[in-house]
Amino acid sequence: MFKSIVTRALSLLFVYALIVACQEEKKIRINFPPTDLAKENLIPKPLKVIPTNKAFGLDRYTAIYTTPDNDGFAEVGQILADKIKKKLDLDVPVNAAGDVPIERIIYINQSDSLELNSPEAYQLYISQDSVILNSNTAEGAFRGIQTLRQIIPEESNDTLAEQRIWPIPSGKITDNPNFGFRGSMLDVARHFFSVKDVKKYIDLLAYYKINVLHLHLSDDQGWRIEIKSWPKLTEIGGSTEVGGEAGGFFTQEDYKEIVAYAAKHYMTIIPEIDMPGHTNAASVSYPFLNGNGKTPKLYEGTRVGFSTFDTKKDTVYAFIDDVVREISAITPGPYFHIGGDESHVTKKKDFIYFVEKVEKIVQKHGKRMIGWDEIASANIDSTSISQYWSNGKNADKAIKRGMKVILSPAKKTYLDMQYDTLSKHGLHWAAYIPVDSAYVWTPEEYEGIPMENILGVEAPLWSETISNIDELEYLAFPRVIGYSELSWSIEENRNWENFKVRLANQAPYLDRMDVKYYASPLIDWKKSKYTYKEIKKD
Ligand code: TNX
Repeated sequence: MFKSIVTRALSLLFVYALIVACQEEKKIRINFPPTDLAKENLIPKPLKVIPTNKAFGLDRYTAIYTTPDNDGFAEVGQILADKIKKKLDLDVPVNAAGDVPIERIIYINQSDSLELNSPEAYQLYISQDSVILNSNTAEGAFRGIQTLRQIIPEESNDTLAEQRIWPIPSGKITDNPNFGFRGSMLDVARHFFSVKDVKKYIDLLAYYKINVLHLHLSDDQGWRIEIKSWPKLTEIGGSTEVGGEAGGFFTQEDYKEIVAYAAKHYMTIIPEIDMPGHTNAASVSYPFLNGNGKTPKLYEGTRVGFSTFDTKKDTVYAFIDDVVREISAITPGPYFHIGGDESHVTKKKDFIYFVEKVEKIVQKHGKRMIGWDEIASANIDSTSISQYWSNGKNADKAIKRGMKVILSPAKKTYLDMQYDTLSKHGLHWAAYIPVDSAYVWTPEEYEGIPMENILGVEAPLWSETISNIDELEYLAFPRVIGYSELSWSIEENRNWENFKVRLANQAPYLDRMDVKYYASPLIDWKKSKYTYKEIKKD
């Protein structure tokens, strides 16, 4: 304890000495044209921004230092350096010892200040000589560097000058999320998406401070995760997908790779095995599971609600125990999603019996159960979570049980809903969801669900109509960027007219990341120097 206080005091002293040295020598303190931090195109909008109208010059004499000996801070510093390198082709050293020429520093500091009252909270103090990022945890620091990434300009002061400097507007940002749970779901069951695709989605979501990725790992059309004790699930059940293509699945090693990648981005993976309905692929692999009385065959269509597990057999629960055990063992996050939606061919009483039994299995393996809103008709624990997608009555039942609710109303948050009648992909059974309609609603007051019951917001991307990453991006972007703001920023800070402008300015980033977003005509997209696809035919 004493040692760590001494180390911290020394490191702080070192940083202040550096700052003072920079100030005293007044090496290159360039007077940039006036800046306004409040006009930066930040998404999600931070809680508070106070501009001071000067600028920090990021250049090759800038260095990053972090609190030493604290879990994750140095790694966050390195991530920032890597991102700066990718964006500007500028090398910024991290915790460099010895004699490096430094004029300005970015210091990522662990702080116990009471103002930093949640793990994701952070403060950014940007002055001419230093950027100080304070946070209680490395997670907060990680959210903070996303803000910094967004305000580092793509262009330097003068691309021809020998010493290129990227001016960062000065001021103070205080930030903290409104909801601790900010998610998206990807359906890898209707169409399979590779580890590479999932990682790209994680990169993009993390930039907008989304911290949950829910993977829909099984459905009628495919089983997508290796279960070592039941190998036919993937051998047979993973062999196809909607439309009859080859399908695919994640080995447990693949899944672990995704989980580790998400963890590096301070993102929780929620695995979902949908049951007792949406289980045709499992029953084709192991017909004893089947409870609908028909001989199961591989299914490549898009109907829902025709399959069910046999809810009365002990062997079915032994199977589920194995599946939940194997997946839970490689899932560090606290949740296991059991699906539970649209079990149209399961008798109501059997459904209830099933959900109650499976809840116990999930708890036995150390996880908190999540299910689609239908699960609240069973007598389940207040610690289980209901994911609201369509039925207000089910939400009421969940609230009466004291459960938390994840808001995913189909007519507002379903990323697979078409933008309008001209959309190339997607469905429209719940609504057409143009970019403004996706953003203009109030999760804090949705259908009378009390704020204290709301865990957060999640935008699901079902994949009946999309089969590759370009199509995924077309439906997810730009709408998912709006959901990041709906779940991070408080209501007073949200405004469509203002968001629209900030969204338009995401084009250079999205283009640089080669995201095939839907260039909605509602947005006056900013042109960028990257391979901007001038004519987005959509
Ligand atoms: C409803 S939402 C479903 C999914 C479909 C989706 C298509 C929910 C819990 N179930 O099985 O993929 O609609 O929009």
